[in-house]
Amino acid sequence: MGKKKIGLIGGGQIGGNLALLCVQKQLGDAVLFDIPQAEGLVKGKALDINQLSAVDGYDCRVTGTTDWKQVAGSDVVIITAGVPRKPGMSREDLLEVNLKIMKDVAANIRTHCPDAFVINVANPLDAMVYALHRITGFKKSQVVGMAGVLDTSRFKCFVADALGCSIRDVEALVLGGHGDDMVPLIRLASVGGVPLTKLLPKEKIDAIVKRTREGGAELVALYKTGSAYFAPAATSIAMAESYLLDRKRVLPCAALLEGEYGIKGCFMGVPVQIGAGGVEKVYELDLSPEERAELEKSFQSVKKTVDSVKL
Ligand code: A3D
Repeated sequence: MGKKKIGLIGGGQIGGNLALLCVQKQLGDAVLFDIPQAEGLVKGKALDINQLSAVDGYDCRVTGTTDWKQVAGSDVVIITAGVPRKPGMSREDLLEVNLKIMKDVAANIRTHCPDAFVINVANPLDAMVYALHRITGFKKSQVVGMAGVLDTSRFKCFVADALGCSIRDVEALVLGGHGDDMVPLIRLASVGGVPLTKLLPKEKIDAIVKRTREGGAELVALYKTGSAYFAPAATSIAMAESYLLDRKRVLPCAALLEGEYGIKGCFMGVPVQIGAGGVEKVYELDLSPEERAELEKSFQSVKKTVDSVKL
């Protein structure tokens, strides 16, 4: 069996880190694709990464290209093609420009990578993955959005820092759209099996929830020229790895809902099982009336953006 092929569409900040992680985790050969104006950038990143392979003896390679034919036949495709936020912008402000890019990218994926498992990262996340699914016409198990793993990872990081404990023992789950009204489930958060509500006062937990919701904006304000990229790359790779290695991890991802959680026809963040079959299962939780109301609010925000997607 040959090595797996991972198509990375967009060779910017996240794309470059994705390529590095593909090699360091020896997941497969990566093809870093971008538009002709960025040919030097992707060829340079590929060469640079390939030259570090000797240090630890990595056998996977990166190719930088502007030719879709080189992406053809990828087992996994991760889309980061698109413009990131600048200070003062909302993710929704990116809709028009990134939808135009998504139309081009999705049509090419349909032609060149019909069997790939496709992970979208471009913002506004839930609307972009909806457009991707509609344009490709792929099965719902084949198309997913990365956001919940990142939002949950941010939440876990803030909890571990507040308690001074190992992040390995923090359990948490953030549901809903990738926006300011995402839903961190406090009731289910725990550390080493102990409920978070027993470990931190309400004000501290509320501050962690707020910081998680504004986690993307915090980085945009610090970087000034773009948005987060190390953590978004790592969390996307966790999803790709679960697919490629059939790990069947249960991760919060934007999946097409067809009645689960009372939602139909929208992609939104819920716990899903990712294995060799792609999105194999959506896990449903019994939510409290308050949690259900918060999820409904998040859904209404996602729906508003999706309704303005003209294909
Ligand atoms: P950036 O470093 O600007 O890279 C984007 C790349 O896409 C650039 O190199 C562009 O040249 C390229 N590109 C533009 N049009 C095309 C096209 N048609 N085909 C191929 N490539 C193209 O951005 P980034 O890597 O920092 O962020 C990429 C996207 O991810 C943005 O939309 C961000 O908003 C989004 N993002 C999402 C999250 C989530 O948690 C969902 C987090 C961080 C960033």
